[in-house]
Amino acid sequence: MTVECLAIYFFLVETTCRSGAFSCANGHCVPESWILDGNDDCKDGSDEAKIIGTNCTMIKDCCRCDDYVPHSECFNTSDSVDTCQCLSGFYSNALGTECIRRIIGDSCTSDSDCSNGFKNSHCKNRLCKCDDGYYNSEDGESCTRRFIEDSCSVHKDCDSVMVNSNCSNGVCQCNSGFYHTEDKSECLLLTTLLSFTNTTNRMHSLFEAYPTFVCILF
Ligand SMILES: [Ca+2]
Repeated sequence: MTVECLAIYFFLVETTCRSGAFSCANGHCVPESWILDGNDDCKDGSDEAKIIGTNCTMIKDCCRCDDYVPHSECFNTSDSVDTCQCLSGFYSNALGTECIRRIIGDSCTSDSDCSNGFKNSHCKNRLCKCDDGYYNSEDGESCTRRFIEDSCSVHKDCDSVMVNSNCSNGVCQCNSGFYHTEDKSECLLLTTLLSFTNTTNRMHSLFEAYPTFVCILF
């Protein structure tokens, strides 16, 4: 093929297909009725490439939505048309070519939009937030549970995950008369706490934490 012929060839394949025809990514033209019919007519997959929002058929074995866009699925939408949609917990990018996992601060319409993307979260004022008792991780992609001595702002930051606790001076503390377990995950009465600490090592830890009470008791 001469240089002139090559130029004409590339001009032809890059020309937009006539009305009623689909322009394949490789420059070929196929009838629009062949789009998403389950056959790779373009030979590059572009006439079968599904993006978020394109029609799909739930019973069709080939060409599943997630073959093209990970974390997507064929859903029966409200207008009775099956379309590729991102799974709950994910949202589509502007091009519809990617489903992105929601993180803290992303938009949402239901609690599952957030909680299916990351645990211990919910949708409030159309934004994903951590549940009470949990705080944003440094990367903003997960919610971390509070423990005794973790920072807090209000009582529910602490008592929603640890009964008999409160927020005092900016940190979670046990209520008066209650003492935290060794892992600082619970606040218990001293008698209850002692029933869980019957080994030498745990008694030693308890003594370090509450020497006065242990001495009084024994
Ligand atoms: Ca096709």
